[in-house]
Amino acid sequence: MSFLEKIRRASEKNGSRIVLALDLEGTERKQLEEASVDILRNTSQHLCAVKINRQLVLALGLKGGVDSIVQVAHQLSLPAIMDAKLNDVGHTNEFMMRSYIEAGFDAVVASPVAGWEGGLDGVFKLANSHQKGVLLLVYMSNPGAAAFYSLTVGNGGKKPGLMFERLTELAVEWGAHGIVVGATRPEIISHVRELTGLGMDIYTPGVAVQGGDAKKALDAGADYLIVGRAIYNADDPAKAAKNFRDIT
Ligand code: NUP
Repeated sequence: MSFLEKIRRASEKNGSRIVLALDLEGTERKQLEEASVDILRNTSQHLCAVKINRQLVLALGLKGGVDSIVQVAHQLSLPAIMDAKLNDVGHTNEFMMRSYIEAGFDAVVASPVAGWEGGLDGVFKLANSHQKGVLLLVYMSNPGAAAFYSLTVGNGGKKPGLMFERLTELAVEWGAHGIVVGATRPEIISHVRELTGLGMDIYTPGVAVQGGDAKKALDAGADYLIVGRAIYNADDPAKAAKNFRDIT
């Protein structure tokens, strides 16, 4: 089953558009893995996917570490997204992509600034031949993101536009399986939604702790909310996940 089918199925089954960002930190390996699995199991019925970041890979390793969390996600019928933010030249991007595929991940996050030829072309090729997804960063959620994503850029012979508009066009052109746009800027989400039409899934991080409003982001046209600290640091993570799910 492809990544897109998996996330849509999980979303329908659990009535949820919440992707849990499982970014727990800790120095004791076993404890960190167990705490991550506990949070995932406790919140799973309110989620449509889990997203793992590089700090968990650094702490646990992929083999015999993060890959067992991916297995738990699959047992819970949830796809797993690797927030790798791939952004290098082709051969190292492809090495990382193959490693994440071997670890069982269903999708990766990549940065479009690496470009196509000798950048992300091989990543898309691997993804498409293994039914995996590539989600591209179009506008990040942090305050400083505007300095890059809102730059005015030339576009061949066409009228200059803004960087994120060009990145959105590239995501469509390259056949991305989704894009990431920060929840902290609902007006950008609406604008991106106008550019893509309904055919592209928008994932939005940055709600709650980073200041984004979940409802505003969804009303602006986001499909999936990525939520981390506001769930796993809550006194009752399952309740927090359910509360976010109920907004969607
Ligand atoms: O623009 C982005 N902003 C962002 O926060 C792109 C991301 N991938 N993220 C990720 O979303 C970030 O790395 C973290 O895993 C999650 C948000 O976490 P939180 O602020 O909900 O705790």
